[in-house]
Amino acid sequence: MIFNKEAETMSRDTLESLQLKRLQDVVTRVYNKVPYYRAKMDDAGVSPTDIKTLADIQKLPFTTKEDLRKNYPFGLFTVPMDEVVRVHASSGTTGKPTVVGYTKADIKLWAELMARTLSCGGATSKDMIQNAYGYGLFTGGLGAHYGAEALGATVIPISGGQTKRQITLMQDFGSTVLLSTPSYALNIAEAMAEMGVDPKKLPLKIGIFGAEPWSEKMREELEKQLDIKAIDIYGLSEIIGPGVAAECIEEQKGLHIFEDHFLPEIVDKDTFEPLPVGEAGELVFTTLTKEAFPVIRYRTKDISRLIDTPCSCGRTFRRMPKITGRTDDMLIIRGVNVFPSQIEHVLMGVEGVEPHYQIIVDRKGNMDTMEVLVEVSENIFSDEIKQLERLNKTIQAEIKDLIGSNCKISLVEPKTIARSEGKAVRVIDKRKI
Ligand code: DLL
Repeated sequence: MIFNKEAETMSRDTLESLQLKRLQDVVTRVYNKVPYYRAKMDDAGVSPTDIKTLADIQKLPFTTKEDLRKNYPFGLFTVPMDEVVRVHASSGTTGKPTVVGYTKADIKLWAELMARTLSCGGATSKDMIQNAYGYGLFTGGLGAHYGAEALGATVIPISGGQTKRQITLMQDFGSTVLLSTPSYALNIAEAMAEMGVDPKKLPLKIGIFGAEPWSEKMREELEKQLDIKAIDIYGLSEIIGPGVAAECIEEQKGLHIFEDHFLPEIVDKDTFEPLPVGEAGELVFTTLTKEAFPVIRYRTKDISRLIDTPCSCGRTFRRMPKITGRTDDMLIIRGVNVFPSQIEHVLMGVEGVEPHYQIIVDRKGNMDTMEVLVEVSENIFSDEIKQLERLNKTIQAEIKDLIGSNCKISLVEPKTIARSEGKAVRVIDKRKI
């Protein structure tokens, strides 16, 4: 079902004139209200009246995480604090967190966008939605919560963690939809197997997963292990939280971007020059309607591309394929660019390997080195050494195919790699320590 049919099936012409009007409004607003934006635009020699077409967005300066840090915590808000009804923050790995704020209207919009997202993934008002995204400063929990309520479904606000309890409630309450990170869903599936719970006997039918990269192979694994359809959803705190783009259950191929509220661009990841539709690069978003914390041309560091072919679900919004990685997660191993998701794809195609892994990156001289820790299944682990050596060689060869050189593979015992309750830590980067 399409939650907001009028908005989600607009013609491109109608959408583009709406986007232009909204873009002009938001640019004028930040110019008048936020000294930092005004100074940046003045420096770039651009004023709000220069935005006459959508393409004129390219005249505006980008906003980066660094800009948000410089204005920590509330410097980029465009409304007085008494109109801000909620703040969230993303932890980030270095420095201060990024703080974002919402007015009442922003919260209402966010709930609608999350209702659209859940609906896109196949959920309806009849569903029992188990929300295992973390509640708190992270946008996942509360963002999805309000969306599930706006949809009219029943929401179980369990948050992340307490894995056994998740499964008990799932059985007792008859959850039909699970919301969590894909890595936590895998953790739940593993615990289910240990508890002897057969997912085929549960009413669970859909998993709506996001907040971290996950490969197509991981999707297959989750669909098989939990006997569900697994849907990918995308968002980031700086833009609104979850509710920026969502896959439809009809196709499960690319995530529809809610373009009436967020204007996407793809730019070259090194030169930041805009790229045509279809080419891969860094995703950039401008929020068109947010009140408390609008952002202009925010560089997400996420890599994707835009797809403008029609979709059988009827939504007219452009899609973006699953995010393959982030520019700052990209490893350069002997000159070859590699994303952790590509390693995941390789590992999960190898028989006897469990979907739990960790990549350790280091630097020797000016060369990046990579070691991959891979969990193997119980029966393989108890096999002879020869068998393990053979498996190690197979993985080595597959990864060499991908990156063109050897890297160290360490097979580890079942259950030795930490399980996640939120975003999984896939890469340990010793270069930054
Ligand atoms: O992770 C918002 C969210 C919550 C999205 C729940 C989906 C579901 P942040 O903590 O600010 O916000 O992290 C945003 O996570 O820039 C991406 O790098 C990554 N990310 C989010 N969704 C996906 C996805 C939330 N579906 C950062 N695939 C983003 C790949 C994703 N990466």
